[in-house]
Amino acid sequence: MNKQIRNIAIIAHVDHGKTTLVDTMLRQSGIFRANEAVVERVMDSNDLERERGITILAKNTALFFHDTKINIVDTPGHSDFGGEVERALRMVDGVVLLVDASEGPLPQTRYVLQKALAAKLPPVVVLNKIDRPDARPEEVLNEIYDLFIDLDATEDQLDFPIVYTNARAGVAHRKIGDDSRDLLPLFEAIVANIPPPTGDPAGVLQLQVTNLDYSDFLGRLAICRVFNGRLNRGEEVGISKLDGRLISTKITKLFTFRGLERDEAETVVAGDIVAIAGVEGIQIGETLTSLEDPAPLEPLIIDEPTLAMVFSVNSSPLSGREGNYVTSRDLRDRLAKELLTNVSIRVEDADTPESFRVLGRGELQLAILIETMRREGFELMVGKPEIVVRTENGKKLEPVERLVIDIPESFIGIIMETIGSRRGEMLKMSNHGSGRVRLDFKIPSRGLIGLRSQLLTDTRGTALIHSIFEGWMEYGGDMALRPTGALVADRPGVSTAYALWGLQERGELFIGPVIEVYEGMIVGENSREQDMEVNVTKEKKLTNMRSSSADEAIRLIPHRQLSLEQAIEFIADDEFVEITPKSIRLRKKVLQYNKRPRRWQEIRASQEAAN
Ligand SMILES: Nc1nc2c(ncn2[C@@H]2O[C@H](COP(=O)(O)OP(=O)(O)OP(=O)(O)O)[C@@H](O)[C@H]2O)c(=O)[nH]1
Ligand SMILES: [Mg+2]
Repeated sequence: MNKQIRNIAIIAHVDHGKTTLVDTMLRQSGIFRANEAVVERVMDSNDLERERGITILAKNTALFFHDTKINIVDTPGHSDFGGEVERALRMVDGVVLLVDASEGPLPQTRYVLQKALAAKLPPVVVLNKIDRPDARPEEVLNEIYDLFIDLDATEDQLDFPIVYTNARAGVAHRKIGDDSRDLLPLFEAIVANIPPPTGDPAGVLQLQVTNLDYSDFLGRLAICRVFNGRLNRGEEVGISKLDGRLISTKITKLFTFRGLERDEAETVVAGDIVAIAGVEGIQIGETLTSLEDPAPLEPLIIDEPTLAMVFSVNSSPLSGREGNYVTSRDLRDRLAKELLTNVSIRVEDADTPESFRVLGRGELQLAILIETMRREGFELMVGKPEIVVRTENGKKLEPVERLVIDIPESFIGIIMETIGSRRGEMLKMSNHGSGRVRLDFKIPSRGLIGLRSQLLTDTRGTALIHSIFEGWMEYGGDMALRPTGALVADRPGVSTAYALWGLQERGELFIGPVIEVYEGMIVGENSREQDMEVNVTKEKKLTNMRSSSADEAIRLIPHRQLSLEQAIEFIADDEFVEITPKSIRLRKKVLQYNKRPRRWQEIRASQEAAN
């Protein structure tokens, strides 16, 4: 039973190829039967991950290389899911830092490397996608050295091994162009450079829960790193709870990882990563330890959330028609359940019993939660995302991000203007000679809300935008809000092509014909800065002759169907997004026109008119 073990996390910026690399590693280690059809990016197993092509949750797998078991944690690269990376790093003894050989290090590369260096985890550096025609591995390697130095890496840490890969084809090279045909150089680099786990199999039992998973057959699974001692099936052990209590539990089911499977185990020993089923109420960060001689481990410390959104019960006139879970109790229970597995989210009570303030790392993270909930049958409304501010030594602070934008040179002017209006400050401009430039900014997180869609419009979809939380700075005062008003339905009814046709010159419509609307529902974006009340239910006056043929002749400009994220980015302070399993609607917070407070734009417009 004296198996050799290596525990690694694969970390990188989004889309640099982590999950693809895990695929080919699993294939080549003989995890899959010959000819077994395996989907691409097999670790991206949940629906939203597959649909979006991104990893959202960190996941464990394991494979054997000769006699060595390699436990691998595949982590998400998108910055909003940084909490997943932070806890993955607790499980491992080293990291594979993957960098796209063409894109080079990007903000999330910096973030994950910083975390890995702080945890003193030795890296194996992998330059991936060397098959890309625009790959520039030598330059990128220099950028990686610069990044290490910038992050105050020690001499030791700078002495990292380098492997060049084409993850898709499953080939790794020690030197570019050598005749390797498989991932052997990568496996060897991992085994040679990542230290085996420390920990004493004869010591006091210490397992820490670093993740929770769910299986239809087994129920809740706690994923744990065994730091010390050995644990046997059937054993009675203590759980040191986060609040300091020690409660006893019996271990009925114990598993180790192998590929996509879990193998039942009789005994697990220090160094391994394991799953435990059947322990009620166990939470992330808790320690399983000896009952007689408890030795709890430090809880996980995760970066604080930077963005908040109010989630509330759907109070629209159309509420309850499409969802099964619509009450504040449903909402409260669901959010409480989310807290158990989602370490980087917090939930606070908001100012009414019908609403909750949900705090997270970014718009995408919260949008994924909302999307998951609507698929489960929830209806809810959410308000405009706001930045979390904090006060330190009497000073109001707000989060700042590092923003990297990659664009064709011709767009530099417009980008500088947009970012400037959001208080961004340029740190660096680099030109790779390919006609594209990379601009590095520091920008208050507030300035990022809604930025992505604007930049994509500004640059006709060509901008690559990456951002990452960097720290806190003194609060900079108000920032310009959405410059346009909304087209707001002035009465309930069903939209008609005739009415929409008359309105489409006023701005951009969000709905098409034959859509049920209510008073206060937003049906489009006004091209002016005020809100405008509109009647979208107007029917064409019928003459004696049937005029349906005339109606058919109406040609509507296709309306803009907002996705959940676009809707969240669009709304202003006095608006909500209403979400049901079937619909995404936008509305004013106050539905009735005569009760609705005026928006700042209208106030300003009327002041200007008076002068
Ligand atoms: N040309 C080329 N494409 C690759 C290579 N490795 C991965 N890709 C492609 O890059 C894209 C992203 O790959 P993923 O494996 O999902 O990237 P990831 O790092 O797991 O992404 P996140 O988990 O969302 O951060 C996919 O379309 C892959 O097919 C490679 O070596 N060469
Ligand atoms: Mg992935």
